Amino acid sequence: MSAQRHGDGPVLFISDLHLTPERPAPAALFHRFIRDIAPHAEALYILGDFFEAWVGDDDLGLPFHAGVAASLKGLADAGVRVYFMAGNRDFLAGPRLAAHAGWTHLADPCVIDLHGHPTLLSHGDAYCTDDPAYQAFRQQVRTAAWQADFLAKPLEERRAMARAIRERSEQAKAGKKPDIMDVNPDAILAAMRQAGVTRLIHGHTHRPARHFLRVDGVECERWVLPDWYESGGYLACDSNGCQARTFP
Ligand code: LP5
Ligand code: MN
Repeated sequence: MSAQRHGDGPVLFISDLHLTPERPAPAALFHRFIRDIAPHAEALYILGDFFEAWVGDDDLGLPFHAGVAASLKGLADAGVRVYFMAGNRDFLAGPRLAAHAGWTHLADPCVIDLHGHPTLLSHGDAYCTDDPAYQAFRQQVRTAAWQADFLAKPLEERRAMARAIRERSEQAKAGKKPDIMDVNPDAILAAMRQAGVTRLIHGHTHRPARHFLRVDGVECERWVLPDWYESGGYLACDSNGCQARTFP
């Protein structure tokens, strides 16, 4: 069990905002969420793909990125603990971004104590085991050697590479069956069994839902977080359990 333990106020979970200056709606929703909703929480967990594409912490030079980070820092300074887990879009988020955003970086996956319930958190892409092309790509870009080589390139070159890989990814996805881009049920079972939890919260698939499943005869739940393309959405958990909420 990791050090995170919650017992008092509501704990909020968000993911897949895909924030970029090119898409103003999710950014507006995010700033509204930080102003009106998040301050009432004990903690906020961001489970990946917070940014559309993060090519290195020098990307904080973009005023849009700096503004988003400052917004989170304000929340953290006001006493809401902020945690960040990387997704497949922002796995290069580093310590400088963490300092600017005031968040604690969590490993994927990790277990937290949520009002007495051990809860497994993940971005979710690692459970998409029916998509071997993606898993091979993921394995490559998560190595220290690949990341050091990539981060040594000039910012503009990294941005161009990210654009190119986004295009390749969209082309690849157009040829994939929708089912293989969802999580694999056996991967979910194995992860929950290994972690010894009765609840899993993840994002990535943009298929928001509450799924019920049995793990070794025990009733369990899996919450999938929504993206923020059309409206804002988050999971709010307290000692009575979790609730999916959308706004405005
Ligand atoms: O992101 P999403 O949800 O649309 O699709 C994902 C998978 N795609 C990805 C790629 C990201 O979108 C690109 C992120 C760029 C920002 C990171 C910046 C730093 C890295 C820069 C890299 C050069 O994650 C998609 C899944 C889908 O989720 C559902 O799970 O299917 O996977 C793919 O489409 C991947 C293709 O199947 C395989 C791509 C092969 C590319 C091989 C080139 C490797 C060389 C890299 C160096 C240029
Ligand atoms: Mn993702």
